[in-house]
Amino acid sequence: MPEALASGRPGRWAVVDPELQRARQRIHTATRVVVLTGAGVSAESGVPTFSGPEGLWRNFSPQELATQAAFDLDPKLVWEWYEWRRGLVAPLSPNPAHRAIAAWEPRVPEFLVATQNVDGLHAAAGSQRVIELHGSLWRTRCNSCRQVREERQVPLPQIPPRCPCGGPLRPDIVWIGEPLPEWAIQRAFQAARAAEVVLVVGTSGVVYPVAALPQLARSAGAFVIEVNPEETPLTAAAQVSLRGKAAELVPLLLESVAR
Ligand code: BV8
Ligand code: ZN
Repeated sequence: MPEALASGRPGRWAVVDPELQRARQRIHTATRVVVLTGAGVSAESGVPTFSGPEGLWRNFSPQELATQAAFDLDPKLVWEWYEWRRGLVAPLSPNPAHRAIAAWEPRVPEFLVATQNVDGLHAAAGSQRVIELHGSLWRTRCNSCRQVREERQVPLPQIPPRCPCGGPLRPDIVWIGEPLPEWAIQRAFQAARAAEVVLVVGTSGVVYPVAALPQLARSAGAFVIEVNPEETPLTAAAQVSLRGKAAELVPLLLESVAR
């Protein structure tokens, strides 16, 4: 089990912490990298996480809002929840963790951000090679003609929005019980199997199949680094697990490669 590290002031980290140094050495030389992120990487941008005391799942039931059945039953209710989130996230900006990950990318030949987040903040920070494994708040999908469109207007003129073909538009988001896009999960798992370093930031590691990615990478020989204020089910797959917040620790971790 990696030695979990108490969070502390950045200055203390940089000087004495051997685990951080070990992770930084691996990062410095890596040419094949996957960064797996969850809601925690966006927490310091102001995006609510799912778990945690004031998390989304505390106040809203995923079964009532993030499933096709819920949408079929009451598309307006589901859209009201997504419109609330779109309105919340629209004015928010990437934080230093998103920006450090984006600054690292050009220096690494094989680089992929595999995110579970639907907030679009990795792309907003400048990340180019991003797979949104669970979709995006900023796209709609038509249940009739299957057309996927970018939709940034907040608030929408009407909810539920209608497709020009007349069909009902849904958020282009992977709901619970729905399969992830095959190309996306294949690409993410292929990158994980080939990676030298996998950096896992801000995910509770409870939702599959994405939660299987760190262990798969570890078994294939990757050096896995976790950044999270808490221990998670993914901690056991990490050679180094740093206890702290993404906006503080990720820039520190990437200091030598994200100028
Ligand atoms: C699938 C989009 C198969 C929605 C999301 C029974 C019935 C049905 C399915 C299942 C079942 N049992 C298991 C399953 C599979 C299911 C699953 O895993 N369920 C779980 C809940 C048990 N998975 C699925 O349904 C997936 N599909 O399996 O399909 C299939 C195949 C063929 C045909 C049909 C079906 C689809 C899952 C996708 C669900 N969609 N998101 C939306 O956003 O509206 S899930 C959503 O929650 C996220 O995307 C993410 O994946 C997941 C967990 O969220 P996290 O990102 O980890 O965030 P969380 O709040 O939990 O944690 C935050 C972390 O950050 C914490 O650890 C915290 O400590 C840390 N943190 C906090 N602050 C900071 C920080 N870290 C750093 N810095 C900080 N400042
Ligand atoms: Zn349509």
